[in-house]
Amino acid sequence: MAKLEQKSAAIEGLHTQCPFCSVQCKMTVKISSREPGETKERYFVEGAENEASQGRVCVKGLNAHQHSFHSQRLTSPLIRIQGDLVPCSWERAIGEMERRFNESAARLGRDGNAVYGGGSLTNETAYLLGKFARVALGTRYIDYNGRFCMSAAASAGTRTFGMDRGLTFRLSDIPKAQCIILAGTNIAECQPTLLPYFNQAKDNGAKIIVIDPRKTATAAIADIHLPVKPGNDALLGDAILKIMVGEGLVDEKFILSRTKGYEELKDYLNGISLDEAAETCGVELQKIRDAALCFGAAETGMVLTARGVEQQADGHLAVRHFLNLLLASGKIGREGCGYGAITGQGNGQGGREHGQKADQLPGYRSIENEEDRAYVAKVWGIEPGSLPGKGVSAYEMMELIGSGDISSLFVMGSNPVVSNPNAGFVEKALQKLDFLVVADMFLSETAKMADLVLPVTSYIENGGTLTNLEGRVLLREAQVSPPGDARHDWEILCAVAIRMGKGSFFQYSDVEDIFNELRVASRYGAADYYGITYERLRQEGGLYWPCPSLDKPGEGLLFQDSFPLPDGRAAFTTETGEVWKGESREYPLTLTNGRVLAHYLTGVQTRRSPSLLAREIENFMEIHPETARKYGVRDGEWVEITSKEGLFTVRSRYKEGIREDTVFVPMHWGGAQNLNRATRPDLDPYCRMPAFKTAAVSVRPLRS
Ligand SMILES: Nc1nc2c(c(=O)[nH]1)N[C@H]1C(S)=C(S)[C@@H](COP(=O)(O)OP(=O)(O)OC[C@H]3O[C@@H](n4cnc5c(=O)[nH]c(N)nc54)[C@H](O)[C@@H]3O)O[C@H]1N2
Ligand SMILES: Nc1nc2c(c(=O)[nH]1)N[C@H]1C(S)=C(S)[C@@H](COP(=O)(O)OP(=O)(O)OC[C@H]3O[C@@H](n4cnc5c(=O)[nH]c(N)nc54)[C@H](O)[C@@H]3O)O[C@H]1N2
Ligand code: SF4
Ligand SMILES: [Mo]
Repeated sequence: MAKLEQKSAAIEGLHTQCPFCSVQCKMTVKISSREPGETKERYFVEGAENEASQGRVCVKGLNAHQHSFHSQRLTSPLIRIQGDLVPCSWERAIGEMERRFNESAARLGRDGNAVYGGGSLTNETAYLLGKFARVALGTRYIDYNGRFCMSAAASAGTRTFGMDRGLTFRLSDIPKAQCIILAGTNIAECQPTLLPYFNQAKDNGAKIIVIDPRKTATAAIADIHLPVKPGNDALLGDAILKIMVGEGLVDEKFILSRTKGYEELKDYLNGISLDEAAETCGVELQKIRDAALCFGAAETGMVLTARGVEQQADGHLAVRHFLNLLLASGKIGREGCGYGAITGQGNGQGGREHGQKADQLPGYRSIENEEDRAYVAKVWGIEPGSLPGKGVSAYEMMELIGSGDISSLFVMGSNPVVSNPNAGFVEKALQKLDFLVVADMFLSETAKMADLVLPVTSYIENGGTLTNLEGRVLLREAQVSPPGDARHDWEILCAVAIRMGKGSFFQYSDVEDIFNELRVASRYGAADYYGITYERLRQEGGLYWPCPSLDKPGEGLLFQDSFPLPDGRAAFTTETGEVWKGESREYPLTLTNGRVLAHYLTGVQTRRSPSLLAREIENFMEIHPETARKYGVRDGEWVEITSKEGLFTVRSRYKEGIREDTVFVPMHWGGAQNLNRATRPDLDPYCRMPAFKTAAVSVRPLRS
């Protein structure tokens, strides 16, 4: 096991960055002196000064080292022999990958192989994974867990503004906003170290509007809470805007000079009845009016969305309807204003810029654009014609695996059998694979199904850059050597590529070498990292992209003069998608879901942290006491939740602050407690985001 003493500066501590959410708090892991008779090290963590979290860390960051130093870390490759996973050498593991990938390609063509990445991977690994799929395997099929996370907001930003960067402003601008709409985001539990920015805004007189079917810890700081019925955000946004327009609380000058499509938007709003909208959204009209007057009248303001709005069958459009109201009130491109899609994973931002997405090449380039293909092909030293075309989204890859069109899958940095919608189907599909290889630190639920498991390094061991939710690129330096035979993700990719005869395209001496290639590959693209170097990151701390120049800082506040679209104007929309009505006699409740403070995603890491596990040891369902009485559910008892896709089992927990037509379940558990057994695989037509946040379910107590 990696020990802190490996670093001579043990006393001074390990300077690192939290492996979890998108704030990327900087921290120092320290060791306390051992008491007499103590055999184990005791670690403690201190926040380190940085511009994003300003030295704060949350409970997950404080305990992240516990999983990294955990005894269940994988320390050698594991290969399946006669049903069991047994240790093997790297030589054998790499050879097995070469053989199996070639077999799949021989049988099904090169698209018989697929790659599935993740937003926890560093920029360097994410970049290399995209290159590995297209150059070493030559497959079109690569996608990643960010499809479930950022795709709706990313596509909405791209269509509306011409660019997708999580925040269009700096975190330090938040206290300058006079009204902030937080829609479907639970910052208090999901990005806790950012909460002080909002409290500061409040101290400066700002009003906060929270839109969430539950009264969350975030709603606790709200001046107005709109408890929307899940899946109805677009219409709620329309109702707010209609009232703003009616009251003259729009910015005609901004609309005229910076946007397009406003006349159509006004016609569209004319067709909306406020009473009906309030009824459909399940929110009192007076509260909607209060929110509209508050946001419309404020001199400055922001709209922030996260997965509550975005993980919907109409996620892309729901975001755009909120952007309508932001643009109509001219609240973007100046201080105290802007849009924020609150990015989720540690490198959720960088991970969506450099090519692990089905339709993307590095620098946010398009794999379908001839110029983009030619540029990246030149950087990679290949013929543009040899670059595969666009693949399909993450869940659609699962469908192709289910139908036998893909027979080998390489997973790096995800636990798809837990995190995909309709998880029962996904489990069956993965069982059909000829070859499943998973690179992970632990035997996750997906790794347990694999034919080959590759042990990888953790955040303290693996260096590289990550881009936080603001678009700020940060360097995380490796601090200790890997446990046992664990290897860096990027080393594994290079070793397999070399074995597959593509070594000349994968010659890197270290991770900085990969970054230098990424800089060139991203140059002139929307996400231009060319001006960012390790040297600068060491000296200057983080740097925002776009950063095209070696001697200038990147851009913090975007869209000050124009939008990066051909005509320079941001686009309103009047398109509409699914409005969730959902419930039926058989399935009378809406199941929505999300996160709790102590756990992270599918919980593979946080459940191996005793301090975090102790806070929540099993999965649960929040249910309104009235609803619970109606269905005969007692507080704290086990219940079965069933949808037409499947069922799972959790403990009930009464919660006054949740809508009576809705139940809420966290996403951090697999197996029988995995709520994704009951989520539906309906995909947003614009971005292929699954409709995670709405499923029609029934609830029944489990009593002997
Ligand atoms: N503690 C913790 N922090 C995390 C993570 C974690 O797993 N644990 N994960 C990270 C990642 S990858 C991500 S993507 C982010 C996610 O961050 P968030 O999106 O903030 O997290 P969620 O809990 O999924 O959803 C936010 C809120 O949406 C509400 N909601 C549900 N349905 C609807 C709806 O139809 N409309 C509206 N308006 N709201 C709705 C839920 O009640 C919930 O409070 O968090 C990051 N931070
Ligand atoms: N119902 C429902 N489902 C959801 C969501 C929801 O809100 N509701 N949210 C969705 C969202 S936003 C997300 S982001 C996904 C996330 O879902 P997953 O992609 O499954 O995310 P994790 O649980 O973080 O899985 C990451 C795995 O990679 C490993 N890992 C961590 N770091 C590294 C690394 O550097 N290298 C390698 N090789 N492995 C590493 C971890 O040990 C873990 O096993 O879930 C989605 N699924
Ligand atoms: S989980 Fe997020 S907020 Fe908490 S310490 Fe880690 S990066 Fe910071
Ligand atoms: Mo996410």
